[in-house]
Amino acid sequence: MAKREIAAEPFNYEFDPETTALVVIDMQADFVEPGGFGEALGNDVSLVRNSIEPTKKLLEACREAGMFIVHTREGHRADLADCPPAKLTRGGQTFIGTQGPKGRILVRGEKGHDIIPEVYPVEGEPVIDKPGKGAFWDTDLDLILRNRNIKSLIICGVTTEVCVNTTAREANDRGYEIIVPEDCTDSYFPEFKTATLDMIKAQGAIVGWVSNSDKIIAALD
Ligand code: TIU
Repeated sequence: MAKREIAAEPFNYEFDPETTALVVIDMQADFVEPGGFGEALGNDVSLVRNSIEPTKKLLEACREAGMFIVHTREGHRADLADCPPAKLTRGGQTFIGTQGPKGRILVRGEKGHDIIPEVYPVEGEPVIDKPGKGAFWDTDLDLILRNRNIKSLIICGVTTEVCVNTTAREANDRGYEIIVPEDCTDSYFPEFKTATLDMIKAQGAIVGWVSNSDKIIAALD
């Protein structure tokens, strides 16, 4: 496939779909549906649901274009052996591993840990189980991307300032170019979403580029 150009900020982004992966971060019931980790932390999960439809649309377009697609899930082993004590209990409160309406919170294999049906992975799309915020830390994501000669990442998912931002920065430091479609990511704090996207694209794309699903899909047509 030839090089394509996405209308983006702070300037247009040139990419080759063959060396670009779509990375969908943590679109799990635990973050975007009631009764999960996000809600246990005191958040209104309705605030992160606007990104579901645009992400679905972009995911389908990337599948059609034959691009490499990776999904991530944040969560832990059932025995919580991989959950650092500093993450497990904050300010005297523990939610991870406790029983909720969708099973044990943020535990692999539980209903709440699973990816929501709207953007569910299909055969051939690796799912990375990560114990932290960043999708590179303590996972084989970098190896998987390098084996596919991936150079650029389109990063979607939740939440913008936590797992998307951490992953974008980890990727940038590892030499990947990153672009975030602003309608395919959401935060429980709209002002944090705005600030995160502003920080990514500031200073001549210090971390990466910001665009939207329609512009990326237009570039794939
Ligand atoms: N709490 C919050 O905003 N996010 C997380 O804990 N994890 C992800 O962003 N996936």
